[in-house]
Parts: sequence; C-alpha cells; structure tokens
Amino acid sequence: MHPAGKIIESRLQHLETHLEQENPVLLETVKSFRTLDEIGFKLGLLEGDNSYSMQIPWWPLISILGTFSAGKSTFINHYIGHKIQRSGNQAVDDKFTVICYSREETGHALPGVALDSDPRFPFYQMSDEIEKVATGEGARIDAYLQLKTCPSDKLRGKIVIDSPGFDADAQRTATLRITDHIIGLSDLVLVFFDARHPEPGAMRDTLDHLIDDTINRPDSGKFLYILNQIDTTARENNPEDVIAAWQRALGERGLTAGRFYTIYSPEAAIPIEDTALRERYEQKRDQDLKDIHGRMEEVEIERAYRIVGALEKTARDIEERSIPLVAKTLKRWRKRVFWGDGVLIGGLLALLLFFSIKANYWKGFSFTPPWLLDAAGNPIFNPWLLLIPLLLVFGAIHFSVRSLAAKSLIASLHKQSEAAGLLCNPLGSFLRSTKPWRSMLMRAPAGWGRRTRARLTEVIKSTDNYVQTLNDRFTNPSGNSLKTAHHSAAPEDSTDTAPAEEIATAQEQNA
Ligand SMILES: Nc1nc2c(ncn2[C@@H]2O[C@H](COP(=O)(O)OP(=O)(O)OP(=O)(O)O)[C@@H](O)[C@H]2O)c(=O)[nH]1
Ligand SMILES: [Mg+2]
Repeated sequence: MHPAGKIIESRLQHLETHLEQENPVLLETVKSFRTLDEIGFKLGLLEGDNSYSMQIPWWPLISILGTFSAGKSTFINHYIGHKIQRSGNQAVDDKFTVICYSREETGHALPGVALDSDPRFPFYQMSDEIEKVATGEGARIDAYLQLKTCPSDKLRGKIVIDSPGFDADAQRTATLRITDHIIGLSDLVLVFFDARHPEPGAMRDTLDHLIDDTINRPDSGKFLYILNQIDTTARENNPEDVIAAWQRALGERGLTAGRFYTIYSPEAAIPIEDTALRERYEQKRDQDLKDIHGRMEEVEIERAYRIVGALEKTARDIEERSIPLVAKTLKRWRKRVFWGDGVLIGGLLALLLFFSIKANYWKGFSFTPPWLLDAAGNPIFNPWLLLIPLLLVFGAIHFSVRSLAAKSLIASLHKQSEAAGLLCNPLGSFLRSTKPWRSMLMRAPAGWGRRTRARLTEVIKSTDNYVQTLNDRFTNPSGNSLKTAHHSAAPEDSTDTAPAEEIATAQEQNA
C-alpha cells in the first residue's frame, strides 16, 4: 500500500496496468517512483495525498497550437483517421480538447473537471493554476477544457491536444496561462499558420507570441512551425512568393528552415486544376506530412527518456538540493536556539545568582536563605530540591526557544525552496527535524540515515539502467523485446555510480 493512502495507490495501480502492455521499462520506473515516495514520506519532504510520480505527465503529449481557422482540427482528424473534432470557417474551438485513446468504439466527451482531477492527464489541478492568474475562473474549468476519447490506434500511448485558435489580442489571461502550461508539458508542439493570410505582417502580434516566445526556449527543438492550407496559394500568380514571404517572416525571427513545413489537408483542399502544379504541391505536402507524422511517432520514444529523466531529477532533487537546504536551515536553527538559550537561560541564572548573593543567601557554596531554615537553623528540605523547579523553567524556556527559532526560519526556507523550484517540500522535513523530542545534537534531517541514503543511491543507479535498456531497445528495434532487453542489461558499471556515492560521502562529511 502506498504511504499516501488508497487514492494514490489506486492511481499507481492504474498506471502500472497501462504500462504493463505498453512499455515494461516505464513499468519499472513506477517501482522506483514508489521507492522515492517512501523516502519522501519518511523525510517529510512529501506530504498529504501525493506521489512524485504524479508530478509528471505519463503520456507523451502533442499539442497543436496556431491561429484560428488554420486547420488544426482538420489536421488532427486526418491524423487519427476519425472525424472527432468539428471544423469550420468561423472560429470553431473555444476550448482545449484533450484527445486520448480508448478501446471503446463510441468516443466519449468528458468535461474539464475530469481532466482537472485526474493526475494521469496533463491538466491535473489546472483550476488552481487558472485561479492564480484569473480569480474566479478556476471554478469555470469546464469553459476551458474538455476530454475526448477515440479508438484510433494512432492515439495509443499518446495524448493530442487541440486548442482554440490563437489571437493574441483577444486572448484572456486564463487561456494564455493554459497555453503556456501546455507548451511547458508538451513533448511536441505543432504551431499552425494559415497560408490564406498572404501577408504574415498582418499577424505580427500573434507571431510574436507563437514564435518569439518559443524560439529561445531551451526546449525549442520540440516546436514545429507549419504553414497550412498552401493549396490556396496555387491560384496565385506566384504561389512560391506566399511561401517565401512566410519563410522570410519566420526567418527574421531566427527560425531555421529545418523546422518549417508547408502542408495542406488532402481532404479539405480545393482542387488544383493544373496537373503539373498539383503534382508538385502534392509531393511537397506528402514529404512534409511524412516528416511531421514521423516526429509525432518519435514522441513516444522521447517520452520514455523524459520519464526516466524526471525520476533521476526527483531523486537528485531530494539528495542534492532539498536535504542540503534542510540541513543548512537546521544549522541556522541550532545557532538561534544556542543564542536564545544562552541569553535567556544564562541571563536568568545570572539574575538569580546576583539577587541571591545580594540577599546574603549564600554561605560559601551552600545555599542558606532564611526561608529554607527552621527555628534551629537547619534546612527544612534539601536545597538541591530547588533545582527541580529551576530545571523545569529552563526546560520550558529551551523548548519555547526551539519552537520560536523554528518558526522564525519558516519564511526564509519557503522563499529559498520556491526560488530553487524544488520538487520537494523541505518545510515538512525541517519541522519534523525540529520536533521537541529530537535531540539538538542530531545534525542530519530526521530520517536521513545511512539506509535512506543507500536506497536513494539505488534509485539513481537504476536510472542509468533504464537509460541503457531504452537505448538497447530504440537503437535495435528489430532485436530484443523490451522485457528481455531489460533483464539482459549489463550490470551496473561501478564507475557510473561514483558521482552518486561521492555525493553521499560528501554529505556525510558535511553533516
Ligand atoms: N483549402 C483548405 N482548407 C482547409 C485546410 N485545412 C482546413 N481547411 C478548412 O479551413 C477551415 C478551418 O479548419 P479547422 O480545422 O476548423 O481550423 P482550426 O484551426 O481548428 O480552427 P479553430 O478551431 O476555429 O481555431 C475549415 O473550413 C476547413 O475545412 C486546407 O489545408 N486547405
Ligand atoms: Mg479547431
């Protein structure tokens, strides 16, 4: 059973059932994610009904963006071979449609809430995101998102997102936010333009958004720019001019030719009378369509590496960033407690000493205040007993100082973890490590022992293994099946694991 409880457990099982057929390597990674979850819970870095595996999208995501009426929906219908999306000459789509595979013949359309609450989909908890930028809109998630299922084999193991036509001026914050979110999550983004707009200059604002914002990203390789409906240029006197104008406009923005495609829909196109011209158009279209579809298939491979990458990133996030941050904050905390105790307890002791000396309560080293002595001058009780209430007071001071010192560091810890963009919640670990029953002498965060470290190292090692297996499989597609490839993967080369071990020892020494 998953430490977070039943809901997460059933989600993980669901995921495992899917992956069992689709990709056994990824099935293994779920096991590693489970280990990370256990470690996270033990350390207090993971809280509530949560799992590290739910922080990443498990399905390869292909999103189709672009100007309105550019033919996005028509392209998707053609690709999956089902007329699942409506198309039309007016702006048709006003929401994002997540299209995924389902065995059932009759497709289903589900409201956005379904997407918002199921972590298997890329819009998990999207309403929170929307709410952050557009107050009140989060509750209207159904106005922005919908889910459709379709039994097309093309959709197996991937998700395609159709989006509303992009119009920078009219776009509301919530829609832009969703667009950004999709771009961030997508493994492949097809950006559609419409060759019917002969003058790309007229779409300056839109181009700014769709190109300038994407071209300089570190993941810019995942964007393909597609000039669609070029069949309409066949009637122009100089059809090549239209394409050249677009190419120039995109080129000026730094786009390289390799990712610029010109296509049109075989079904929606207007017939081209001139045979020679038609053949030239069809040839170009088929070549580009083949490339685009090829990229869409490749996404499944990239997805596998992305998930293994996320696994390693999460493990390293714990070991190299979250735990050191907690350890650093614990050090500051100990310092504050030390000084707090020193000032308050030391001060109190000094005061007591000062006044008792002044009141002549001391005879040499024996404490003899008049109220402790009976008529005969003998103490009523052993003066050492006075230490008990004194120690109780000191204890109360010490534990208040600990708690206050911890509270005083929460804001700073929170800020640092936000700034670092941690996947973990170091606050939980910090609070757990400063609990009253935990000795001040323990330097490492609570739960961060030899065993936990070893398990984490094991997970990091396993990611190398997964990568190897994926390499074997994808560079040798006709050879071993995934399962056998995985089992025959070479045993871990000890030099590969050196960095992880070094870190563990370095951390031990730091502690
Ligand atoms: N001539 C021609 N028409 C096309 C082509 N692709 C799509 N169309 C037509 O263009 C219109 C718009 O197509 P859609 O697929 O609805 O465009 P969209 O980008 O999904 O539009 P929105 O969802 O409204 O943003 C429809 O009437 C299509 O039949 C094409 O390659 N050539
Ligand atoms: Mg559409």
